[in-house]
Amino acid sequence: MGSREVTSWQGMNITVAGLGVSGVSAARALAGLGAVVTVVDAGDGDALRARAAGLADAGITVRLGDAETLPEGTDLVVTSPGWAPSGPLFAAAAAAGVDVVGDVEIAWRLRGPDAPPWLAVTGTNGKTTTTQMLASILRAAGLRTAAVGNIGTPIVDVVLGTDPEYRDLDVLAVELSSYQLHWAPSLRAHSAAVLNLAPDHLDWHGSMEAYAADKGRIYEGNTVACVYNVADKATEDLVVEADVVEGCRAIGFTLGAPGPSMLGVVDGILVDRAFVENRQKNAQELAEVADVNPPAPHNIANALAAAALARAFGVEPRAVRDGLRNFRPDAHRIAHVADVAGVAYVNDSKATNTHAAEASLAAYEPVVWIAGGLAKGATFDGLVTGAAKRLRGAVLIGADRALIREALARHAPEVPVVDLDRTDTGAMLAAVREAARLAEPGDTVLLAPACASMDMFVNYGKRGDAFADAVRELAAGQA
Ligand code: UMA
Repeated sequence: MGSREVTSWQGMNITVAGLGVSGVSAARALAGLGAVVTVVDAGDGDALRARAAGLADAGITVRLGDAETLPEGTDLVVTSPGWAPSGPLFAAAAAAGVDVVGDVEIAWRLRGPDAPPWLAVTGTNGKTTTTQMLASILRAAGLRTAAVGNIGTPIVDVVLGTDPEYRDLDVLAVELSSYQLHWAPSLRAHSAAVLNLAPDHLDWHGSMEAYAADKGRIYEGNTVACVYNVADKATEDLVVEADVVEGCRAIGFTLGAPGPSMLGVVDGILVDRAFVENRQKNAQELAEVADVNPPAPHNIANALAAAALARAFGVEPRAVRDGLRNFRPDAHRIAHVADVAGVAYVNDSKATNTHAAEASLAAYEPVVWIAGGLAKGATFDGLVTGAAKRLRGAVLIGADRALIREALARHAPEVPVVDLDRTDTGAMLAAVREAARLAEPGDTVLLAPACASMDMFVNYGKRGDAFADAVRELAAGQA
């Protein structure tokens, strides 16, 4: 099923797992193609009921409060990415001999014959920023593109061009999570990058090996370039293991001087020794480190990966520079919110795992750390050991805060800790006030939760907004 075949969906009984962003998009698309669609979701609240009512017009049935039993007569299950493969619905599907795929797989199957190629990005951290940088570079090259996927825009909508913004695109910048990759077996990108690999979502995948294997799927069938991180050998190993199209190249990115077939940094300049004539001897200047916004090491790595994918697609060096200059970072990724009484308040709500939190904690000293939320199977010993010397104090919030408290007690017993046992809407303001009490002039109060947000907030964006609001309220109180 390589191109759009409307008739093959006609009358097919499809169960869509999840009434979230991707489930609604997949359900609408498949019903529009003639499938008989039932959406199932474990939840059953007012918001879900309202969403379900919105699908009734399209002839879609919604079953709330039961995500375990497979609806009678199901021919195919299309799952939302967040559903762990070990769940009972999938066991029931396996027992009934019914295939399970994700919405990204459906998007891949539904794309038309002249569909734009996909430049795909994954990694434990930096994938949203890199995807946005890539889209910015592609736009600077005069190409029509959209940043889609895990970033928040369901790819099915983009592929079907439900919004005019997504029609007649030249190329897609696609952010893919390990979840989405797990459920997308036939996806074949033009080129793809794995930025880094550190333990995350292990409760979902079952093990680090399974997590890495799902990330590695992004390289399968690449035609032009597999982009890896020279400093993270695990990413290069995934390239070696991938089955790619003959002639597809492995391209490294490094913060040091690049070897042949790499992009890297020389004397403050981002240079390309991969997509140039005679790469043994020549290098092409792409941009200056100062063009990267912000020019922190992890972000320069993101810029190099984005540049590598753009260059693999034939983009000129000048567009790489212009695209990086035009790029504005995410408001929740190491964003300075305000200075209050000589203390800087920084929002890194996007740090939803220990690896990301480690990178931002390393940038500040002394720091009052606000952390906690859903740990997703992570442990915090390494993170706390590395940060212990920089910590002025810690304020812990959320469901799994005890795990961080215990790690602090083990590795940084001298650091004062405030354990906030509340999840109401005022909890973040309370956390910020406690952090302000611990901080001294010259310190940084850093929200870098190292955990997912969904125990207390709709998403990390809302958590970051709550932090920024609380800081502004604190500032107003001091004025
Ligand atoms: N649900 C169940 N049972 C489950 C799990 C979920 O019934 O076991 C239901 C929930 O009640 C909810 C629905 O399924 O109603 C949610 O499905 P979902 O969690 O897959 O979320 P979506 O709203 O469809 O959003 C997904 C991505 N979410 C996840 O992967 C968790 C979004 O990525 C993505 O933007 C969106 O598709 C569009 O592609 C978010 C994310 O947190 C940003 N991603 C993780 C990350 O970046 O670390 C992977």
